Amino acid sequence: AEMEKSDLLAQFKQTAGKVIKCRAAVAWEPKKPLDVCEIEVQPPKKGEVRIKIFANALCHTDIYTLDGHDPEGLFPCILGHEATGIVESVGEGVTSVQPGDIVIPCYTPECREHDCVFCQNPNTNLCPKIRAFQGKGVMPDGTSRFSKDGKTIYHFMGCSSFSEYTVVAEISCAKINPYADVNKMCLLGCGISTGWGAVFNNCKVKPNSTVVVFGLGAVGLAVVQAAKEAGARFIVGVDLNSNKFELAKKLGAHECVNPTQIGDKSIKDYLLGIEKWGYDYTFDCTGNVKVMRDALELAHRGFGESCIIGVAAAGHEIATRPFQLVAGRVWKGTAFGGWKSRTEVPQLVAKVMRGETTLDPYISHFFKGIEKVNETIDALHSGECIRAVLQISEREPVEAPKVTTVSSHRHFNGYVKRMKHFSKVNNCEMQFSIYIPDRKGRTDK
Ligand code: NAD
Ligand code: 022
Ligand code: ZN
Ligand code: ZN
Repeated sequence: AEMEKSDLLAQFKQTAGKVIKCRAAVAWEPKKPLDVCEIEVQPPKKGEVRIKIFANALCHTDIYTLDGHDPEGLFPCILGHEATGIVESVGEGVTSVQPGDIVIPCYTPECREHDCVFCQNPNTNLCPKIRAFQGKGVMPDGTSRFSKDGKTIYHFMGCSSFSEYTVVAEISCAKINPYADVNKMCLLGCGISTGWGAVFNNCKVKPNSTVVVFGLGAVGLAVVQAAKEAGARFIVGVDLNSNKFELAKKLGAHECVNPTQIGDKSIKDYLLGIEKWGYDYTFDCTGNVKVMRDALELAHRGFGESCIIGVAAAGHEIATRPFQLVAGRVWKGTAFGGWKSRTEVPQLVAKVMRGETTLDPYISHFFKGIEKVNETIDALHSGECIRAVLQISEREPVEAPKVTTVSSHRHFNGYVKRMKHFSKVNNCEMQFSIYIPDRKGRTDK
Protein backbone atom coordinates (compact mmCIF):
# COMPACT_ATOMS: atom_id res chain seq x y z
CA ALA A 1 0.00 0.00 0.00
CA GLU A 2 2.78 2.42 0.92
CA MET A 3 4.62 1.48 -2.27
CA GLU A 4 1.64 2.19 -4.47
CA LYS A 5 1.21 5.64 -3.12
CA SER A 6 4.84 6.67 -3.38
CA ASP A 7 5.16 5.06 -6.85
CA LEU A 8 2.17 6.94 -8.14
CA LEU A 9 3.25 10.13 -6.43
CA ALA A 10 6.69 9.86 -8.03
CA GLN A 11 5.00 9.36 -11.39
CA PHE A 12 2.71 12.34 -10.74
CA LYS A 13 5.73 14.56 -9.97
CA GLN A 14 7.00 13.75 -13.45
CA THR A 15 3.79 14.81 -15.19
CA ALA A 16 2.88 17.86 -13.05
CA GLY A 17 2.89 21.06 -15.05
CA LYS A 18 3.12 19.19 -18.37
CA VAL A 19 0.59 18.19 -21.00
CA ILE A 20 -0.51 14.58 -20.50
CA LYS A 21 -1.26 12.42 -23.53
CA CYS A 22 -3.74 9.77 -22.54
CA ARG A 23 -6.73 7.83 -23.77
CA ALA A 24 -10.25 9.19 -23.54
CA ALA A 25 -13.66 8.27 -24.94
CA VAL A 26 -14.48 11.21 -27.19
CA ALA A 27 -18.02 12.00 -28.37
CA TRP A 28 -17.14 13.63 -31.71
CA GLU A 29 -20.74 14.09 -32.79
CA PRO A 30 -24.22 13.04 -31.64
CA LYS A 31 -25.44 9.46 -32.14
CA LYS A 32 -21.96 8.07 -32.97
CA PRO A 33 -20.27 5.50 -30.74
CA LEU A 34 -17.66 6.98 -28.44
CA ASP A 35 -14.18 7.05 -29.98
CA VAL A 36 -11.46 5.82 -27.66
CA CYS A 37 -8.38 7.71 -28.79
CA GLU A 38 -5.35 9.59 -27.55
CA ILE A 39 -5.98 13.19 -26.46
CA GLU A 40 -3.95 15.93 -24.79
CA VAL A 41 -4.89 17.12 -21.30
CA GLN A 42 -3.44 20.49 -20.29
CA PRO A 43 -2.16 20.99 -16.74
CA PRO A 44 -4.64 22.46 -14.25
CA LYS A 45 -4.78 26.26 -14.10
CA LYS A 46 -5.57 28.44 -11.08
CA GLY A 47 -8.19 26.80 -8.85
CA GLU A 48 -8.19 23.59 -10.89
CA VAL A 49 -7.23 19.99 -10.26
CA ARG A 50 -6.05 17.28 -12.66
CA ILE A 51 -7.34 13.81 -11.78
CA LYS A 52 -6.38 10.32 -12.88
CA ILE A 53 -9.70 8.47 -13.16
CA PHE A 54 -10.09 4.99 -11.63
CA ALA A 55 -13.72 4.10 -12.25
CA ASN A 56 -16.76 5.57 -13.91
CA ALA A 57 -20.40 4.52 -13.76
CA LEU A 58 -22.61 5.39 -16.66
CA CYS A 59 -25.62 7.63 -16.03
CA HIS A 60 -28.49 8.31 -18.43
CA THR A 61 -27.63 11.96 -18.90
CA ASP A 62 -24.37 10.94 -20.59
CA ILE A 63 -26.32 8.85 -23.12
CA TYR A 64 -29.08 11.42 -23.46
CA THR A 65 -26.45 13.97 -24.44
CA LEU A 66 -24.59 11.53 -26.69
CA ASP A 67 -27.83 10.73 -28.51
CA GLY A 68 -28.17 14.42 -29.36
CA HIS A 69 -31.32 14.97 -27.28
CA ASP A 70 -29.83 17.75 -25.15
CA PRO A 71 -30.20 20.93 -27.20
CA GLU A 72 -27.42 22.48 -25.10
CA GLY A 73 -25.07 19.51 -25.62
CA LEU A 74 -21.75 20.57 -27.12
CA PHE A 75 -19.59 18.44 -29.42
CA PRO A 76 -16.93 17.19 -29.50
CA CYS A 77 -16.95 16.50 -25.78
CA ILE A 78 -15.85 14.04 -23.14
CA LEU A 79 -18.87 12.74 -21.22
CA GLY A 80 -19.00 11.05 -17.81
CA HIS A 81 -19.97 12.42 -14.40
CA GLU A 82 -20.12 9.49 -11.94
CA ALA A 83 -16.51 8.71 -11.07
CA THR A 84 -13.64 8.28 -8.67
CA GLY A 85 -10.04 9.23 -9.20
CA ILE A 86 -6.77 10.32 -7.65
CA VAL A 87 -5.38 13.84 -7.76
CA GLU A 88 -2.35 13.95 -10.09
CA SER A 89 -1.55 17.66 -9.78
CA VAL A 90 -3.14 20.91 -8.68
CA GLY A 91 -3.14 24.40 -10.09
CA GLU A 92 -2.18 27.66 -8.46
CA GLY A 93 -3.89 28.45 -5.16
CA VAL A 94 -5.42 25.00 -4.64
CA THR A 95 -5.35 24.09 -0.95
CA SER A 96 -8.17 21.63 -0.25
CA VAL A 97 -6.65 18.69 -2.17
CA GLN A 98 -3.14 17.57 -3.07
CA PRO A 99 -1.56 14.94 -5.33
CA GLY A 100 -2.44 11.45 -4.08
CA ASP A 101 -5.84 12.37 -2.63
CA ILE A 102 -8.74 10.13 -3.63
CA VAL A 103 -11.63 12.21 -4.95
CA ILE A 104 -15.11 12.14 -6.47
CA PRO A 105 -15.66 14.87 -9.11
CA CYS A 106 -19.05 16.52 -8.51
CA TYR A 107 -21.28 18.29 -11.04
CA THR A 108 -22.71 20.49 -8.28
CA PRO A 109 -19.74 22.43 -6.91
CA GLU A 110 -19.48 23.94 -3.42
CA CYS A 111 -17.44 27.16 -3.32
CA ARG A 112 -18.03 27.72 0.43
CA GLU A 113 -17.42 31.45 -0.01
CA HIS A 114 -18.85 33.77 2.60
CA ASP A 115 -20.74 35.79 0.01
CA CYS A 116 -22.25 32.74 -1.73
CA VAL A 117 -25.88 32.84 -0.61
CA PHE A 118 -26.32 29.24 -1.76
CA CYS A 119 -23.30 27.73 0.01
CA GLN A 120 -24.17 29.68 3.15
CA ASN A 121 -27.79 28.47 3.13
CA PRO A 122 -28.20 24.99 4.67
CA ASN A 123 -31.28 24.30 2.54
CA THR A 124 -29.67 24.27 -0.90
CA ASN A 125 -26.65 22.93 -2.76
CA LEU A 126 -27.06 24.91 -5.99
CA CYS A 127 -23.79 26.86 -5.81
CA PRO A 128 -23.84 28.99 -8.97
CA LYS A 129 -20.14 29.91 -8.91
CA ILE A 130 -19.11 28.03 -12.10
CA ARG A 131 -22.55 27.04 -13.44
CA ALA A 132 -22.32 29.18 -16.59
CA PHE A 133 -18.93 27.73 -17.55
CA GLN A 134 -20.11 24.17 -16.93
CA GLY A 135 -23.02 24.78 -19.27
CA LYS A 136 -20.65 26.07 -21.94
CA GLY A 137 -18.33 23.06 -21.64
CA VAL A 138 -15.33 25.07 -20.47
CA MET A 139 -13.31 25.71 -17.33
CA PRO A 140 -13.81 28.92 -15.32
CA ASP A 141 -11.25 30.83 -17.44
CA GLY A 142 -13.43 30.20 -20.50
CA THR A 143 -11.17 27.60 -22.15
CA SER A 144 -11.00 23.80 -22.34
CA ARG A 145 -8.16 21.60 -21.06
CA PHE A 146 -8.85 18.89 -23.66
CA SER A 147 -7.72 18.73 -27.27
CA LYS A 148 -6.76 16.30 -30.00
CA ASP A 149 -4.33 17.35 -32.74
CA GLY A 150 -5.06 20.99 -31.89
CA LYS A 151 -8.84 20.58 -32.03
CA THR A 152 -10.65 21.69 -28.86
CA ILE A 153 -12.80 19.12 -27.03
CA TYR A 154 -15.44 20.41 -24.59
CA HIS A 155 -15.90 19.48 -20.94
CA PHE A 156 -19.21 18.00 -19.70
CA MET A 157 -21.03 18.92 -16.45
CA GLY A 158 -17.72 19.99 -14.98
CA CYS A 159 -16.55 16.35 -14.74
CA SER A 160 -15.69 14.67 -18.10
CA SER A 161 -14.66 11.45 -16.45
CA PHE A 162 -14.65 9.13 -19.52
CA SER A 163 -10.93 9.77 -19.73
CA GLU A 164 -7.75 8.49 -18.13
CA TYR A 165 -7.11 12.07 -16.98
CA THR A 166 -9.50 14.98 -16.53
CA VAL A 167 -9.38 18.51 -15.13
CA VAL A 168 -12.05 19.84 -12.78
CA ALA A 169 -12.48 22.88 -10.54
CA GLU A 170 -11.16 22.54 -6.99
CA ILE A 171 -14.65 23.46 -5.74
CA SER A 172 -16.02 20.38 -7.59
CA CYS A 173 -13.61 17.97 -5.97
CA ALA A 174 -14.84 15.93 -2.99
CA LYS A 175 -11.89 14.39 -1.13
CA ILE A 176 -12.92 11.00 0.24
CA ASN A 177 -11.46 8.35 2.55
CA PRO A 178 -8.24 7.06 0.93
CA TYR A 179 -9.18 3.48 1.79
CA ALA A 180 -12.52 3.66 -0.04
CA ASP A 181 -13.27 1.06 -2.71
CA VAL A 182 -13.00 3.28 -5.78
CA ASN A 183 -14.87 0.84 -8.04
CA LYS A 184 -17.98 1.18 -5.86
CA MET A 185 -17.80 4.73 -4.57
CA CYS A 186 -18.06 6.21 -8.08
CA LEU A 187 -21.80 5.56 -7.73
CA LEU A 188 -21.91 8.34 -5.14
CA GLY A 189 -21.06 10.86 -7.86
CA CYS A 190 -24.66 11.00 -9.07
CA GLY A 191 -27.63 8.62 -9.06
CA ILE A 192 -27.48 6.89 -5.69
CA SER A 193 -26.58 10.03 -3.74
CA THR A 194 -29.45 11.80 -5.50
CA GLY A 195 -32.03 9.19 -4.48
CA TRP A 196 -30.80 9.09 -0.88
CA GLY A 197 -30.70 12.89 -0.62
CA ALA A 198 -34.21 13.37 -2.02
CA VAL A 199 -35.42 11.28 0.94
CA PHE A 200 -33.14 12.60 3.71
CA ASN A 201 -32.63 16.24 2.65
CA ASN A 202 -35.37 17.44 0.31
CA CYS A 203 -38.33 15.57 1.84
CA LYS A 204 -36.95 14.57 5.25
CA VAL A 205 -39.12 11.44 5.18
CA LYS A 206 -40.48 10.69 8.66
CA PRO A 207 -40.85 7.31 10.36
CA ASN A 208 -44.17 5.56 9.81
CA SER A 209 -44.93 7.37 6.55
CA THR A 210 -46.22 6.05 3.24
CA VAL A 211 -44.18 6.40 0.04
CA VAL A 212 -44.65 5.84 -3.69
CA VAL A 213 -41.62 5.65 -5.99
CA PHE A 214 -42.14 5.90 -9.75
CA GLY A 215 -39.25 4.39 -11.72
CA LEU A 216 -37.07 1.71 -10.17
CA GLY A 217 -33.74 2.46 -11.85
CA ALA A 218 -30.72 3.27 -9.70
CA VAL A 219 -32.26 6.55 -8.53
CA GLY A 220 -35.67 5.09 -7.63
CA LEU A 221 -34.09 2.09 -5.90
CA ALA A 222 -31.94 4.46 -3.85
CA VAL A 223 -35.13 6.29 -2.85
CA VAL A 224 -36.66 2.97 -1.78
CA GLN A 225 -33.54 2.04 0.22
CA ALA A 226 -33.41 5.44 1.96
CA ALA A 227 -37.17 5.52 2.67
CA LYS A 228 -36.81 2.12 4.34
CA GLU A 229 -33.89 3.43 6.40
CA ALA A 230 -35.97 6.50 7.35
CA GLY A 231 -38.61 4.16 8.78
CA ALA A 232 -41.37 4.43 6.19
CA ARG A 233 -44.13 1.91 6.98
CA PHE A 234 -45.40 1.38 3.44
CA ILE A 235 -43.27 1.77 0.31
CA VAL A 236 -44.74 1.10 -3.14
CA GLY A 237 -42.51 0.87 -6.21
CA VAL A 238 -43.95 1.49 -9.68
CA ASP A 239 -42.21 0.51 -12.91
CA LEU A 240 -43.16 -0.54 -16.45
CA ASN A 241 -40.44 -3.19 -16.23
CA SER A 242 -41.31 -5.90 -13.69
CA ASN A 243 -37.71 -7.16 -13.73
CA LYS A 244 -36.90 -4.32 -11.32
CA PHE A 245 -39.28 -5.56 -8.62
CA GLU A 246 -37.09 -8.23 -7.05
CA LEU A 247 -34.33 -5.78 -6.15
CA ALA A 248 -36.81 -3.09 -5.12
CA LYS A 249 -38.34 -5.53 -2.62
CA LYS A 250 -34.90 -6.51 -1.36
CA LEU A 251 -34.10 -2.85 -0.74
CA GLY A 252 -37.34 -2.22 1.16
CA ALA A 253 -40.38 -1.96 -1.14
CA HIS A 254 -43.44 -3.60 0.43
CA GLU A 255 -45.29 -3.75 -2.84
CA CYS A 256 -44.44 -3.26 -6.52
CA VAL A 257 -46.86 -2.43 -9.32
CA ASN A 258 -46.54 -2.54 -13.08
CA PRO A 259 -49.05 -0.03 -14.57
CA THR A 260 -49.38 -2.22 -17.68
CA GLN A 261 -50.56 -5.16 -15.59
CA ILE A 262 -53.51 -3.76 -13.61
CA GLY A 263 -56.29 -4.15 -16.20
CA ASP A 264 -58.04 -0.92 -17.24
CA LYS A 265 -57.41 0.77 -13.91
CA SER A 266 -55.12 3.81 -14.04
CA ILE A 267 -52.09 3.59 -11.77
CA LYS A 268 -53.50 6.57 -9.88
CA ASP A 269 -56.81 4.87 -9.15
CA TYR A 270 -55.01 1.63 -8.32
CA LEU A 271 -52.80 3.33 -5.72
CA LEU A 272 -55.72 5.38 -4.30
CA GLY A 273 -57.50 2.07 -3.90
CA ILE A 274 -54.85 1.15 -1.30
CA GLU A 275 -54.45 4.53 0.45
CA LYS A 276 -57.67 6.48 -0.04
CA TRP A 277 -56.29 9.97 0.74
CA GLY A 278 -52.93 9.51 -0.93
CA TYR A 279 -49.35 9.04 0.26
CA ASP A 280 -47.12 11.10 2.53
CA TYR A 281 -44.33 11.25 -0.05
CA THR A 282 -44.19 10.43 -3.76
CA PHE A 283 -41.11 10.53 -5.97
CA ASP A 284 -40.75 10.75 -9.73
CA CYS A 285 -37.61 8.93 -10.84
CA THR A 286 -38.65 8.53 -14.49
CA GLY A 287 -38.35 12.00 -16.07
CA ASN A 288 -41.82 11.52 -17.61
CA VAL A 289 -44.03 14.62 -17.09
CA LYS A 290 -47.26 12.56 -17.04
CA VAL A 291 -45.79 10.45 -14.25
CA MET A 292 -44.85 13.66 -12.43
CA ARG A 293 -48.52 14.71 -12.53
CA ASP A 294 -49.72 11.35 -11.19
CA ALA A 295 -47.07 11.51 -8.48
CA LEU A 296 -48.22 14.98 -7.39
CA GLU A 297 -51.88 14.00 -7.41
CA LEU A 298 -51.10 10.88 -5.38
CA ALA A 299 -49.55 12.98 -2.61
CA HIS A 300 -51.76 12.99 0.49
CA ARG A 301 -54.58 15.52 0.58
CA GLY A 302 -53.65 18.27 3.04
CA PHE A 303 -49.93 17.62 3.47
CA GLY A 304 -48.44 15.10 1.02
CA GLU A 305 -45.21 16.02 -0.76
CA SER A 306 -44.14 15.03 -4.26
CA CYS A 307 -40.51 15.30 -5.29
CA ILE A 308 -39.40 15.50 -8.92
CA ILE A 309 -36.05 13.78 -9.38
CA GLY A 310 -36.34 12.68 -13.00
CA VAL A 311 -35.01 15.11 -15.58
CA ALA A 312 -37.62 15.61 -18.32
CA ALA A 313 -36.69 15.83 -21.99
CA ALA A 314 -36.03 19.34 -23.29
CA GLY A 315 -39.17 21.43 -23.80
CA HIS A 316 -41.54 19.23 -21.79
CA GLU A 317 -43.82 20.94 -19.27
CA ILE A 318 -45.63 19.74 -16.16
CA ALA A 319 -49.34 20.31 -15.56
CA THR A 320 -51.91 19.81 -12.82
CA ARG A 321 -54.95 21.68 -11.56
CA PRO A 322 -54.02 24.42 -9.08
CA PHE A 323 -56.62 22.93 -6.75
CA GLN A 324 -54.20 20.05 -6.15
CA LEU A 325 -51.80 22.47 -4.46
CA VAL A 326 -54.55 24.53 -2.87
CA ALA A 327 -55.60 21.28 -1.23
CA GLY A 328 -52.26 21.17 0.55
CA ARG A 329 -50.06 19.03 -1.69
CA VAL A 330 -46.48 20.22 -2.04
CA TRP A 331 -44.55 19.94 -5.30
CA LYS A 332 -40.78 20.01 -4.96
CA GLY A 333 -37.65 18.80 -6.73
CA THR A 334 -34.04 17.96 -6.17
CA ALA A 335 -30.65 18.50 -7.75
CA PHE A 336 -28.12 15.93 -6.62
CA GLY A 337 -30.26 15.13 -3.59
CA GLY A 338 -29.54 18.50 -2.03
CA TRP A 339 -26.09 17.31 -0.91
CA LYS A 340 -23.45 19.99 -0.48
CA SER A 341 -20.94 18.11 -2.55
CA ARG A 342 -17.49 18.69 -1.06
CA THR A 343 -18.76 18.51 2.51
CA GLU A 344 -21.30 15.71 2.29
CA VAL A 345 -20.16 13.27 -0.41
CA PRO A 346 -17.22 12.24 1.82
CA GLN A 347 -19.76 11.64 4.61
CA LEU A 348 -21.75 9.34 2.32
CA VAL A 349 -18.56 7.43 1.52
CA ALA A 350 -17.93 7.10 5.27
CA LYS A 351 -21.48 5.85 5.85
CA VAL A 352 -20.97 3.10 3.27
CA MET A 353 -17.57 2.21 4.76
CA ARG A 354 -19.08 1.92 8.25
CA GLY A 355 -21.48 -0.64 6.82
CA GLU A 356 -24.56 1.47 7.57
CA THR A 357 -25.75 1.19 3.98
CA THR A 358 -24.61 -0.58 0.82
CA LEU A 359 -23.91 0.20 -2.83
CA ASP A 360 -23.38 -3.42 -3.87
CA PRO A 361 -26.88 -4.15 -5.22
CA TYR A 362 -26.67 -1.30 -7.71
CA ILE A 363 -23.67 -2.57 -9.66
CA SER A 364 -25.21 -4.93 -12.21
CA HIS A 365 -22.37 -4.72 -14.75
CA PHE A 366 -18.63 -4.22 -14.44
CA PHE A 367 -16.18 -3.71 -17.32
CA LYS A 368 -12.42 -3.28 -17.30
CA GLY A 369 -10.62 -0.97 -19.70
CA ILE A 370 -11.68 2.29 -21.31
CA GLU A 371 -11.92 0.52 -24.68
CA LYS A 372 -15.02 -1.22 -23.25
CA VAL A 373 -16.88 2.10 -22.93
CA ASN A 374 -19.30 1.33 -25.78
CA GLU A 375 -20.10 -2.07 -24.25
CA THR A 376 -20.89 -0.20 -21.04
CA ILE A 377 -23.33 1.95 -23.01
CA ASP A 378 -24.94 -1.14 -24.58
CA ALA A 379 -25.32 -2.61 -21.09
CA LEU A 380 -27.12 0.51 -19.84
CA HIS A 381 -29.52 0.29 -22.79
CA SER A 382 -30.51 -3.28 -21.87
CA GLY A 383 -33.45 -3.36 -19.44
CA GLU A 384 -31.36 -5.49 -17.08
CA CYS A 385 -28.88 -2.80 -16.10
CA ILE A 386 -29.03 -0.77 -12.90
CA ARG A 387 -25.53 0.68 -13.06
CA ALA A 388 -22.61 -0.37 -15.27
CA VAL A 389 -19.21 0.51 -13.85
CA LEU A 390 -16.24 0.94 -16.18
CA GLN A 391 -12.83 0.61 -14.62
CA ILE A 392 -10.55 3.03 -16.47
CA SER A 393 -7.37 2.46 -14.47
CA GLU A 394 -6.84 -0.19 -11.87
CA ARG A 395 -5.86 0.88 -8.39
CA GLU A 396 -3.33 -1.17 -6.45
CA PRO A 397 -5.11 -2.75 -3.49
CA VAL A 398 -4.79 -0.63 -0.35
CA GLU A 399 -5.54 -1.99 3.07
CA ALA A 400 -6.84 0.25 5.81
CA PRO A 401 -5.21 -0.10 9.23
CA LYS A 402 -7.43 -2.42 11.24
CA VAL A 403 -9.13 -0.80 14.20
CA THR A 404 -11.63 -2.92 16.13
CA THR A 405 -14.07 -2.06 18.90
CA VAL A 406 -13.30 -3.62 22.28
CA SER A 407 -16.26 -2.13 24.14
CA SER A 408 -18.92 0.49 23.66
CA HIS A 409 -21.11 2.06 26.31
CA ARG A 410 -23.58 4.91 26.61
CA HIS A 411 -22.05 8.08 28.11
CA PHE A 412 -24.02 11.35 28.36
CA ASN A 413 -25.47 12.04 24.88
CA GLY A 414 -23.28 9.59 23.00
CA TYR A 415 -21.06 6.55 23.27
CA VAL A 416 -17.60 5.86 24.62
CA LYS A 417 -15.87 3.29 22.49
CA ARG A 418 -12.68 1.49 23.44
CA MET A 419 -10.76 0.58 20.28
CA LYS A 420 -7.67 -1.49 19.61
CA HIS A 421 -5.23 -1.58 16.75
CA PHE A 422 -1.77 -2.88 15.99
CA SER A 423 0.77 -0.07 16.21
CA LYS A 424 3.61 -0.51 13.75
CA VAL A 425 5.61 2.16 15.55
CA ASN A 426 5.41 0.43 18.93
CA ASN A 427 5.27 -3.06 17.46
CA CYS A 428 2.44 -4.10 19.76
CA GLU A 429 -1.31 -3.89 20.18
CA MET A 430 -2.51 -0.55 21.56
CA GLN A 431 -5.87 0.63 22.86
CA PHE A 432 -7.54 4.02 23.03
CA SER A 433 -10.99 5.39 23.84
CA ILE A 434 -13.11 7.83 21.90
CA TYR A 435 -16.30 9.67 22.77
CA ILE A 436 -18.78 9.85 19.90
CA PRO A 437 -21.64 12.30 20.52
CA ASP A 438 -25.02 11.39 19.00
CA ARG A 439 -25.37 12.72 15.52
CA LYS A 440 -27.70 15.60 14.79
CA GLY A 441 -29.61 16.16 11.58
CA ARG A 442 -27.49 17.93 8.98
CA THR A 443 -29.39 21.18 9.18
CA ASP A 444 -29.76 21.26 13.00
CA LYS A 445 -27.89 24.08 14.63
P1 NAD B 1 -33.24 4.48 -15.22
O1 NAD B 1 -33.55 4.61 -16.67
O2 NAD B 1 -32.30 3.43 -14.79
O3 NAD B 1 -34.60 4.26 -14.42
C1 NAD B 1 -35.82 4.76 -14.85
C2 NAD B 1 -36.87 3.70 -14.56
O4 NAD B 1 -38.15 4.27 -14.80
C3 NAD B 1 -36.76 2.48 -15.47
O5 NAD B 1 -36.72 1.31 -14.68
C4 NAD B 1 -38.01 2.55 -16.34
O6 NAD B 1 -38.52 1.25 -16.66
C5 NAD B 1 -38.96 3.30 -15.42
N1 NAD B 1 -40.05 4.01 -16.12
C6 NAD B 1 -39.98 4.70 -17.27
N2 NAD B 1 -41.18 5.22 -17.59
C7 NAD B 1 -42.03 4.87 -16.59
C8 NAD B 1 -43.42 5.09 -16.34
N3 NAD B 1 -44.16 5.78 -17.18
N4 NAD B 1 -43.94 4.58 -15.21
C9 NAD B 1 -43.19 3.86 -14.35
N5 NAD B 1 -41.87 3.60 -14.54
C10 NAD B 1 -41.30 4.09 -15.66
O7 NAD B 1 -32.74 5.92 -14.73
P2 NAD B 1 -32.02 6.38 -13.37
O8 NAD B 1 -30.57 6.37 -13.54
O9 NAD B 1 -32.63 5.64 -12.23
O10 NAD B 1 -32.48 7.92 -13.34
C11 NAD B 1 -33.83 8.25 -13.17
C12 NAD B 1 -34.09 9.70 -13.51
O11 NAD B 1 -33.44 10.53 -12.55
C13 NAD B 1 -33.56 10.15 -14.87
O12 NAD B 1 -34.54 11.01 -15.45
C14 NAD B 1 -32.32 10.93 -14.52
O13 NAD B 1 -32.00 11.89 -15.49
C15 NAD B 1 -32.74 11.56 -13.23
N6 NAD B 1 -31.66 12.05 -12.34
C16 NAD B 1 -31.87 13.23 -11.72
C17 NAD B 1 -30.93 13.74 -10.87
C18 NAD B 1 -31.18 15.02 -10.14
O14 NAD B 1 -30.26 15.55 -9.52
N7 NAD B 1 -32.39 15.55 -10.15
C19 NAD B 1 -29.73 13.04 -10.63
C20 NAD B 1 -29.57 11.81 -11.27
C21 NAD B 1 -30.54 11.33 -12.12
C1 022 C 1 -27.48 14.05 -13.47
N1 022 C 1 -28.60 14.72 -13.74
C2 022 C 1 -29.43 13.87 -14.37
C3 022 C 1 -28.81 12.69 -14.45
N2 022 C 1 -27.61 12.80 -13.90
C4 022 C 1 -28.84 16.04 -13.43
C5 022 C 1 -29.10 16.96 -14.42
C6 022 C 1 -29.35 18.29 -14.07
C7 022 C 1 -29.35 18.69 -12.76
C8 022 C 1 -29.07 17.76 -11.77
C9 022 C 1 -28.82 16.43 -12.11
C10 022 C 1 -29.63 20.03 -12.39
C11 022 C 1 -30.68 20.44 -11.59
C12 022 C 1 -30.59 21.82 -11.44
C13 022 C 1 -29.48 22.22 -12.16
N3 022 C 1 -28.91 21.14 -12.78
C14 022 C 1 -28.97 23.58 -12.22
C15 022 C 1 -30.01 24.52 -12.62
C16 022 C 1 -29.44 25.93 -12.64
O1 022 C 1 -28.30 26.16 -12.25
O2 022 C 1 -30.18 26.81 -13.06
C17 022 C 1 -27.80 21.16 -13.61
C18 022 C 1 -26.52 21.00 -13.08
C19 022 C 1 -25.38 21.01 -13.90
C20 022 C 1 -25.53 21.19 -15.27
C21 022 C 1 -26.80 21.34 -15.80
C22 022 C 1 -27.93 21.32 -14.98
C23 022 C 1 -24.32 21.23 -16.13
O3 022 C 1 -23.22 21.15 -15.65
N4 022 C 1 -24.44 21.32 -17.44
C24 022 C 1 -26.32 20.78 -11.61
ZN1 ZN D 1 -26.17 11.43 -13.49
ZN1 ZN E 1 -21.05 28.62 -3.54
